[in-house]
Amino acid sequence: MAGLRQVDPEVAHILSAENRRQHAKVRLIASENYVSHAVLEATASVMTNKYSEGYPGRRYYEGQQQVDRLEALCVRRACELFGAEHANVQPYSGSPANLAVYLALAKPGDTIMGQALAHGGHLTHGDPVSMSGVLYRVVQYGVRPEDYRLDYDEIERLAHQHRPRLLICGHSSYPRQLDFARFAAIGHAVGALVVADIAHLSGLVVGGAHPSPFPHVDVVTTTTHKSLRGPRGGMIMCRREWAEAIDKAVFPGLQGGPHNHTTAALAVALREAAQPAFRDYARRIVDNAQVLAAALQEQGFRVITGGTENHLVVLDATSRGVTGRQLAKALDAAGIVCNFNRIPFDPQPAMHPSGVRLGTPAVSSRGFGADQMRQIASWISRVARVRADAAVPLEQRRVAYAEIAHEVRQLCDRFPAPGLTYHG
Ligand code: DSN
Repeated sequence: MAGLRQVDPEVAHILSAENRRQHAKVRLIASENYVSHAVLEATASVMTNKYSEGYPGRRYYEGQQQVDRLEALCVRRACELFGAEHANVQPYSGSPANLAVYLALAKPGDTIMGQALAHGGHLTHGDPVSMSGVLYRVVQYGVRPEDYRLDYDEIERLAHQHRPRLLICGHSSYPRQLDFARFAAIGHAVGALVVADIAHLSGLVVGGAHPSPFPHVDVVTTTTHKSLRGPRGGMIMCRREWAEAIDKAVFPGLQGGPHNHTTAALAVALREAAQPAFRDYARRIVDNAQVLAAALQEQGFRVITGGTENHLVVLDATSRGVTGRQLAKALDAAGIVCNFNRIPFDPQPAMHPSGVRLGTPAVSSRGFGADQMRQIASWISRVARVRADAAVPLEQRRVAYAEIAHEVRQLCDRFPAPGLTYHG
């Protein structure tokens, strides 16, 4: 960053500090990762200088010789990797991708059906505070109170009762595999188009560690920066028959010019995800999450659904006498970064929920395995014990967290993370 340091030392300093933070902390935010140096290079490329509204061969600006090649290459790689007939790689992220699908395939006032945010779904699957909940008539499904798993019979009953135009499956916080074939059968039986939002799962899907939504569903959306380990962005993949409507909805329906530097980085990430090593990575993500869940259970935490089949572990922090927010903030002070999260049927509000959500894509990228997962569970338990004990004075708490942060740092120094320029 020699040039940046000279031009803008203030921003250079912030970026260096973030680089050190990403090195020195155990990052368990389920939607984050470490991209490769190659992906970072493409993100920081001259493609950021170019406008290219439209699609390859059909642009509203000249000078598209390289951009057209790049976008066509990225689309081809996406179709090959996911087994899709058509891909649109222009969405700025997952939320615009979902909104573009709704714009393409439903009219305002139509019924859409998705998993409730409070039960692990996503805002854009029809939550009242999202545009998806404002423009459409929404039916939400959730998990069963007895085991916190999706109840496909109930989803089927709701689909028959409400006959939605779109049935959306996918989640931000559900630690079990999705049965895409069952969702497709339910939706198609009532004339719905079935949309799978695999933002959290796309890396697992292409790595063979989670069943694929293809060929079952009609449309697939994903972000590109979670388990897929690409730049921040979004994609829509679909059957050929929906391609024109989807493309029109992305541009000109919802967006202007695509972010071509992101397209470049996504093309690189898709190539990386097609390598045999990515399958090992995807498997390790799930293995690590399962070891982490089991170890936390041994430490007395209630783990939602009793375990995991993907990259997510959802904990009820109140089972150890703290709220999710208290635990997440204490963990951050101890060098372990996650987010507080509502658990299904949570009596607490979203800003002070009962749970925390943990995920293993980032730690798996830096090569952590089972031993490190057990060590992390033990640190999380120590932090919860200190935070839950009202008799521990604030200063003593701070010292305990700092001690753990030091141990975390020593572990991180042994596992350089991809893409970072600082490794301790
Ligand atoms: N914010 C993302 C996540 O953390 O799951 C979803 O949009």
